[in-house]
Amino acid sequence: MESSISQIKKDYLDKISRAKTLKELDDIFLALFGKNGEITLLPKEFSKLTPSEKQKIGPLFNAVKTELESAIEKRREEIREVGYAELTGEGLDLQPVEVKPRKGHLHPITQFEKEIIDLFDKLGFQQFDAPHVDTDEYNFELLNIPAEHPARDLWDTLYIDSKNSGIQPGKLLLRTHTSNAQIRAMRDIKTPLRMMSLGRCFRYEAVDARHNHTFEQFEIVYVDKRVSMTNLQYLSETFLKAIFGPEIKTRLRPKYFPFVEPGAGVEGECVFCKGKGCRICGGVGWLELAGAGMIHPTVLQNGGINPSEYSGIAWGFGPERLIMLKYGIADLREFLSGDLKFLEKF
Ligand code: FA5
Repeated sequence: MESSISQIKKDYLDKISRAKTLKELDDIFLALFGKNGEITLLPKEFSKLTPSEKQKIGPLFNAVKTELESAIEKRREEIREVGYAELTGEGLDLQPVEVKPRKGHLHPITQFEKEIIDLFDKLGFQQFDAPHVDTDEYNFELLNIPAEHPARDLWDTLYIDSKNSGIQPGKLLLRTHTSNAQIRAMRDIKTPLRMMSLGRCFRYEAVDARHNHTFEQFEIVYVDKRVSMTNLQYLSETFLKAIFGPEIKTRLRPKYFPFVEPGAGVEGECVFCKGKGCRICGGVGWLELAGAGMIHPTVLQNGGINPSEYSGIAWGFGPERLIMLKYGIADLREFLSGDLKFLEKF
């Protein structure tokens, strides 16, 4: 009996010291102290012992039992400490694990806008910012579109509650075009003026493949002595050829905007039907890319520029329409859809 108790002690102290997980320790505990565990079963043999043997074996059994219990408890603590150290980074295996990062990229509109900025930067046009939430004055009135003028119907405007803003009710709005930068730029930069202003615009639109309620525009304004429609034609062509290549077919059509005279629509041939007319171009064979024209003398005056000394040209381009044409995208609502299948094509 004495030797088997010593053997149990020797074997299990060895197993306990080699245990690496709490699960292994639980198994050892059960093997010793479970219903049929080796320590549990031992006292059943005591009845066969003589009284003097019992006197010797009893204390030995108790001592070994206690020693094994404490050895298990001690090892449990050690394993817990190692586990904690691993969790907190101490003793952590820092071998590099191959995790392939997902590559993101700039949104196609942002990529395209960077291209446009570079191009106009080289032509000497400086960047100019104008607010998205603006007043009726900058978005309309100073651009020769007085209140109640029928031309206001050209822009389906989203007005903003102006309570607490100190602005008259009905005079605060989400800008409908980047033309709200024109007067500010004239007043801030002075002549000669070459500026571009780029950013979001908002309209209460009936959305379709060519119209969204939230879209981008960029405004180009060039004011100097003797600037004419020839400059407008030349710059339009230079810009569109740089973006689409020398093959692009473009045209200028007379178009009315109250802040230019004469006014023009800059159009590119529809890439989907090659000018034949389809659903995307609305059956006309051309996509309108920009509104443009010679800046109206009243607008120059409102911007603090003498119209008898200076003249100017301005454009308002829609980058989404340009990208549609460049990459053959059939519906510009895709740009704001957040659909990765679409965005990952760029
Ligand atoms: C304007 O907004 C004028 N401010 C442009 C201008 C500037 C004229 C300077 C003269 C001088 P228009 O509403 O046509 O014009 O819009 C200009 C361009 O913005 C359009 O040709 C088109 O490319 C784009 N655009 C207009 N509305 C939307 C829309 N709802 N969704 C996407 N693009 C649009």
